[in-house]
This record gives sequence, structure tokens and C-alpha cells, in this order.
Amino acid sequence: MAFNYDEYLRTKKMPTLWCWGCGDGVILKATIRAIAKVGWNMDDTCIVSGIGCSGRFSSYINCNTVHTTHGRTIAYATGIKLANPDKNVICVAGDGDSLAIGGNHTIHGCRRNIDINFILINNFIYGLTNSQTSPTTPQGFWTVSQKAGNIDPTFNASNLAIAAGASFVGRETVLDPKKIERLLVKGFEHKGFSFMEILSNCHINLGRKNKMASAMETLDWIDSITVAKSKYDKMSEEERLNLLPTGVLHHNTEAREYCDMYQEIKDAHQGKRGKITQDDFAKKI
Ligand SMILES: Cc1ncc(C[n+]2csc(CCOP(=O)(O)OP(=O)(O)O)c2C)c(N)n1
Repeated sequence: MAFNYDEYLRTKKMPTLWCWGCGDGVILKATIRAIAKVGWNMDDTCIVSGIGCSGRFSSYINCNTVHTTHGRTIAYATGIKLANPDKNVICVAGDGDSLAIGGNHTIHGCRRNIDINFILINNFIYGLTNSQTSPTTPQGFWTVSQKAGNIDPTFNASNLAIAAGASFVGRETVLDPKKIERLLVKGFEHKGFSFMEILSNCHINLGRKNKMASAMETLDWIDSITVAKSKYDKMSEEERLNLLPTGVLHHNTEAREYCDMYQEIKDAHQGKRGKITQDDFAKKI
């Protein structure tokens, strides 16, 4: 039987406000399928989104939702998760939201290893506000804020998340919706900070001014800059230049989760367990 997305959507909000052919719809549907696959109850699930085209996720998915301020998804999500450690929290944010104005929150979310499922929709541009440079805009690309071509060096978002301490990090692209679904299932099932970077096409605000005016042309470009991690690992340094590996990039099952450690401190204060000593956390982290 065909999957019934309507069970998970606020159907009154349809059609979406996204442009024709925008990759965000592919990610929305993959997210819904992943939620269904892991069997999460919508009443026990909260989506926290930032501001931007990607921010619309919290309007469209019919669970507990918070449409927060620009760059602050992790701050809200951290409060929600700490107060409700048994609930499922998903953050959705754009590359501008999570790496520019919210970059500080992102690195500290990764560092704390709190059990938040972070979906970074990387369309390489500020989409909603019409084409300003974001931290992932490739050098040389036209943007409305750098019309001679972007001169800022580019962030590798997944490498940043690994370096900052996220215990699960993966990257996929909207070229393959099944792979996105599989990555999200793995991230949702992982206990700890799961950072899932999905490369998406913004042919309207990135492509049109960079000689890839249609969705297909922008998708071809995304295809040309990505390669499966299994192949990437066998490449020379020279061959890897300007390529982004896809798949699960990092998975640490040993790192302790933040809410669990916080619970131990609460239990000790309430006399439910012995005193916490400095060694309790030092030896396990
Ligand atoms: C504090 C604040 N600064 C700036 C803005 C304007 N603003 C809205 S969305 C956005 C950027 C959106 O780009 P991105 O986060 O990459 O998401 P996308 O729209 O591409 O999904 C900006 C700068 C805002 N809403 N709030």
C-alpha cells in the first residue's frame, strides 16, 4: 500500500510555499518516512525549526512544533530535551541559520552530545531572503551580497560537526531520497547529537545566477561535487579536492549522552543514588 503522508502532515497548510522543484519537499517526505520507520509517536515528537525556507518544516509536519528565532534552534531544542528526555527532538535549519547566526549554538550542541537530531538543509545560499552569501556558498559563486563572486572560504559543515564532538555525523543529497531516509533512521536511532547534512537544490536563488537555472542543472552540480564515502576513502588527496563524501561519516557509540549525565546528577541530589564524585564523569567521557 502507498505510504500515506497525509497522516503526518498539516494538510490545511498544503501546498507548501516552496518553489517548484525545491529539494526541501524531498527532505520533508524523507523525514516523515524516517519518523514512521523508527515508529515514533507524533505526540512524543517535537520539531524545532529556524527561520528560512527550511524553517517551514515546523509548519507542515503535524507533531509538536516550535518555529523559533533565526539561528536559535539548538537553544530551544536543548531546553525541550532536558525537560523531556524521553521525547524525540528534531531540529531543522538552513546553512545560514545553523552555520552563520547560529554557528555558536551548533558547535556547542555537538560538543555536549545531547540527544538532538539535527537536520541541516544545506542549499549553499540564504534562500528565503533571496541569495545572500552563506558560510557554505562556494567561492566564486554570484550572490546578491557578493556580485563579483564570493571571496569567503567555505565551511565543510559535517567536518565542523565531527571536530566539535557530534557523535553521529552523515551527509546525503536530495538526489537520492531513499539514502536520506536511511541516514535519518540511523541518526534518529542513535543516542547523542546526530548531525545530518542534506545537500539541497535552490535553483531559484543560487542556480539561476550561476548558470544552472533549472532544478536538474543544480542537481547535476550537486552530483558533480559529491561521492560516496566508500569511494572517497580510496581516492588520493588530489582527487578528493572540492569533493564532499556522502553516507555515515562518523559514528561514536561510546560518548556519553548529556541528558543521561544530567539525570545522574539529579538522582544524586534527590538521594536516589550515591554521591557523584569527580571521577564519575571524568572516567566515562
Ligand atoms: C535575527 C534575524 N536576522 C536576519 C533575519 C532575516 N533572515 C530570515 S531567513 C534568513 C536566512 C535564510 O537562509 P538559510 O538559513 O540558509 O535558510 P534557507 O532559507 O536557505 O532555507 C535571514 C538572514 C531574521 N529573520 N532574523
